[in-house]
Amino acid sequence: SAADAGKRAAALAALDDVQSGMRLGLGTGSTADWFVRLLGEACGAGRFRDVVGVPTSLRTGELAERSGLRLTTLDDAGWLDLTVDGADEVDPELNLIKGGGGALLQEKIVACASDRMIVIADASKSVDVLGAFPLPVEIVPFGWETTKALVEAVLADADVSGRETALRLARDTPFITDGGHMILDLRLGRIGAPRRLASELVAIPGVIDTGLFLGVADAAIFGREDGGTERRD
Ligand code: DER
Repeated sequence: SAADAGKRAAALAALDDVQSGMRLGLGTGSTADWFVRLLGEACGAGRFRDVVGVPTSLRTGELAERSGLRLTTLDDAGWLDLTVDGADEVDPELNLIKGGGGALLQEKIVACASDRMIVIADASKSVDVLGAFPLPVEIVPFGWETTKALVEAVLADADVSGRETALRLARDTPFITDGGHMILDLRLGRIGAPRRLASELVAIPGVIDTGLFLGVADAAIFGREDGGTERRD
């Protein structure tokens, strides 16, 4: 598909930021999957030596192993040189909405334990204002309906154009993250004040984190269906 060609093009371009000996954070999602597969091929072909990866999800860890990559844990790596990950939306300041794939907490932990974080995405992910994509909020299962009510109370006063919240389901039961948590998806339409919204949401005890990645990404590579890419630093 056109989006798939763009995702592959962005992932391929991100290999130019990899150097031998790097400790890499490996993102989650279909674009990050392209990066893992292409990185595995590049390592197998001898383009890079002594690269080790820290996966941001069980899904990525399994694909990375199948791709022949050497893996370690974040604690054993200590600190990472570079994380390459996808995003659901990227705004002009490189603020992101992530979490469509349900790995936002581990993705944010890994991205924030890296010297640099580069987003790879097909061109459709570039937006002027965040919010058209539902904002994932990771919550603990204990008292989740009370947490949901507190989230809705925050939204009542927030600078957003929509306030619908929904528990993410997998088939007919709540989606459970690798970390054992649940996700609320907030259909906000547009987010007028992302920093204020993020800080008010994470102040709720049952909220663990949100899919707002503010000031985290250092660069974004957008891939087009014709195989071309555009880089934004
Ligand atoms: O869940 C995530 O954060 C993913 O990175 C997601 O935001 C992007 O997934 P995609 O590359 O499959 O569009």
